[in-house]
Amino acid sequence: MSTPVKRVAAIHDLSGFGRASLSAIIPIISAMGIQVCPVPTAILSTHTGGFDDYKFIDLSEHLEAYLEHWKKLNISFDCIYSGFLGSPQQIDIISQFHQDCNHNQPLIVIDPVMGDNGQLYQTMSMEMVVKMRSFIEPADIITPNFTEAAFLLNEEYRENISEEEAKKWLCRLAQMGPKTVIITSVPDIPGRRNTEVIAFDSKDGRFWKVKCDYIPAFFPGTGDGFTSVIVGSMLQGDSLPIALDRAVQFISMAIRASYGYNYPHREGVLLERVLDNLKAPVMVSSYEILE
Ligand code: PXL
Repeated sequence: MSTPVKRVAAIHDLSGFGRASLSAIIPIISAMGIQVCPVPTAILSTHTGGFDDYKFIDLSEHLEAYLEHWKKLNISFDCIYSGFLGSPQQIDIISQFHQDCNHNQPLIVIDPVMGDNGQLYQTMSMEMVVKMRSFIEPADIITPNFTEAAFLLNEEYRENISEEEAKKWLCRLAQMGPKTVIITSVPDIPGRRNTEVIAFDSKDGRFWKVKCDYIPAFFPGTGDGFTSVIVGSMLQGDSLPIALDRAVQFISMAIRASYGYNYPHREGVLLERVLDNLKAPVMVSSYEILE
């Protein structure tokens, strides 16, 4: 039975303060007209980027029963979107959930949230990295940032990468199973501080790139916002390059809307000021195809 609006199971932590994970994902995907059903993997008083002494409640022991109840209710999902996990053990439970939902053929989106700027987040371990490498196998789309891509591929983190090498990274990640690979925060031309988003669709063999403006500020949670727009856009029927454009434009706008104010960046981008823009179609497109 089809649902009046599309429905996403969103498997992430709930961080109470700082506009990351579910606190960002729910408003963004809802604003795009899609129902979000949260599956909290952990509860934190704040995200871990820039806060100390946060309260961390790992919900691993409750995850199976939570999803088991949904299975009994026979809830169908158009998309299963996972991100920050509370422990490596959660991977087996979510893999089982993917299989249980298989008959509805949901879009499986995995954001392998593990680290940034060359380092793992405080609650992450190499065990998570190793398990993540097989977890991504059934995904339709994965969205690692440059750091997470390096960890998945067991590559040294670096400040620069040539276009040829970046394309190889995309192909190697696709060989691990995911049909579409999107890498964010890829360093652009050496010596410049710009970044770009690059993507590979293994179904048609095409590579895409969208350049991102450089703004000298780091706001936690922007990766969650980026992938949320990709999810909303793909479920609305956009092509991959248009989804990339919409996600880059939304995050750039959110950073610009925030940067002019003087407040602690660890509080995240001012989503509340820009959410309405998600209703507008893409007016100017800037994606490029990589030959
Ligand atoms: O935005 C990724 C993320 C998600 N959840 C938690 C985090 C982070 C990044 O720091 O700390 C708890």
